Amino acid sequence: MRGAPPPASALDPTTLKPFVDALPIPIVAKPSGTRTLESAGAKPLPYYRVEMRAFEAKLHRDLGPAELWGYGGSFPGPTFDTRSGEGFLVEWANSLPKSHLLPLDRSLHGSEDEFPDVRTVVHAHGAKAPPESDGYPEAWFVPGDSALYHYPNEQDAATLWYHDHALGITRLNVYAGLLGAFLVRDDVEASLALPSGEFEIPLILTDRLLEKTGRIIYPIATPPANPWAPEFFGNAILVNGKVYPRLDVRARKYRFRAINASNSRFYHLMFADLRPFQQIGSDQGLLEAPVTLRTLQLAPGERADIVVDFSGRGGEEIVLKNDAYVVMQFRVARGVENDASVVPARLRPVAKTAEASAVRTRTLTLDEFDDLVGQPVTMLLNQQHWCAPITEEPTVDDVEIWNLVNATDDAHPIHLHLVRFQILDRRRFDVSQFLMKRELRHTGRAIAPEPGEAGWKDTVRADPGMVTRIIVKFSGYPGRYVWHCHILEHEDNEMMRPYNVLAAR
Ligand SMILES: [Cu+2]
Repeated sequence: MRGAPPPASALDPTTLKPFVDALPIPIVAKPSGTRTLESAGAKPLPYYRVEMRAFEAKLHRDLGPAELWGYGGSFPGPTFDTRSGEGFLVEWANSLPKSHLLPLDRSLHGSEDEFPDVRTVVHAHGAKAPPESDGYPEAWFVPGDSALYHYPNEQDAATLWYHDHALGITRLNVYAGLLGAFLVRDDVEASLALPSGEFEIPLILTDRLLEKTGRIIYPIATPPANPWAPEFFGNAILVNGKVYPRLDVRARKYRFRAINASNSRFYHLMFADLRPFQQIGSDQGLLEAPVTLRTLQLAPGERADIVVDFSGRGGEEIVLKNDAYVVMQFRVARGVENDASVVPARLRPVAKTAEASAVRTRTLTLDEFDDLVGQPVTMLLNQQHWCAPITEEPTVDDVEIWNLVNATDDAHPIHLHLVRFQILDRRRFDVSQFLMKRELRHTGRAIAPEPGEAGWKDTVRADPGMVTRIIVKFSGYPGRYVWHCHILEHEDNEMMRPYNVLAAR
């Protein structure tokens, strides 16, 4: 590993007293009036203004304050709680300092010496937004500037999230705290009587490397002039910005919107007693039917909508873990609740996109290039750098199948902006034959997606040694978007490509 070991100043998180902090619940963003935007039509739309600011916050009761960056001066930022079909405008304002909180690597694309230290651009992950409001990585703006974005919200109810996407420094901006939840609701969801109001809570998962002082640090690989590390893992897992938080719950059902907002970490979440829970939604909305799980896997960028039933558990303290690591605790109040919420057996139809409807199949490789001692130096998509000419140009409303051929040793969560898609299957192939001859020979049978990922997705785990096939309808808006690995260290070092959606002929 090219990354340096944690420094001597790193905190031993097992020395922290767990469950002393209440789980923070981000405030809900409120519009400050209405405005019109020419490209969004004549109708005045709700207008929000969100300022990115530096601030200090304690990540645990017994730690000193950490310097952070956040939307609205909080980490996570305010939650957008929105309705499908009701568009709105957000002015994203950069009021950050002029020098970066974390060490830059000036050798990365878009991060070279001629570019300012602090650059931001906001992407609403999973939003079907016009290209000029999608947060193109080169559409960044500097402290003192802002950008007015239009979210038409012409999409189904789903758990989205928003975060920074500036070219070459996304990993650092998100790590500093620039992220938040973005919920879209609709009538189908409202008709279901799922747990709501105070019984519906986002769980935004991030990991951070904490010093004993309570500050966050981002490890610097060697040589220091070129500090990019191929992945990042912190010594503490935070939920909604706190280490080891506690949520006091009542003995009834709760709906949790789990969002993996971590740079590189994949989660395997489970209750300590392995009690089951239900997954009702994936990245892009409700599943056809609830899925009963004991472990929830979430790759960076992925979301899961889950329901946990605490009824009959009054007085219990229930720990949520990630593998062996304690994440948080639910403390269930005594007493019997009158819980009118339900998880129906059918949630919403998810029509399968027929393979026969695809007009094109693209085979796209995930590649890793190592140095002489086997350390990864660059990851690419289809052997192309960010700045190479655009090669993926679907036409609006076309259906395409993308075969993601992962010839690397790691799983990469691949995210396409603008669109939702379905996973067709994953299939093992002969990696060495592929690397030598660029010939694809399958060595296993096609494996269907897991039940929790069988609905609408916008981020898919491309497992190592597998061809992962997705089927995508490019509905939305013509223009330039990106597709990329959502391991932010990879995305910042060439594992991202622009793509064009062409207007209908
Ligand atoms: Cu990757």
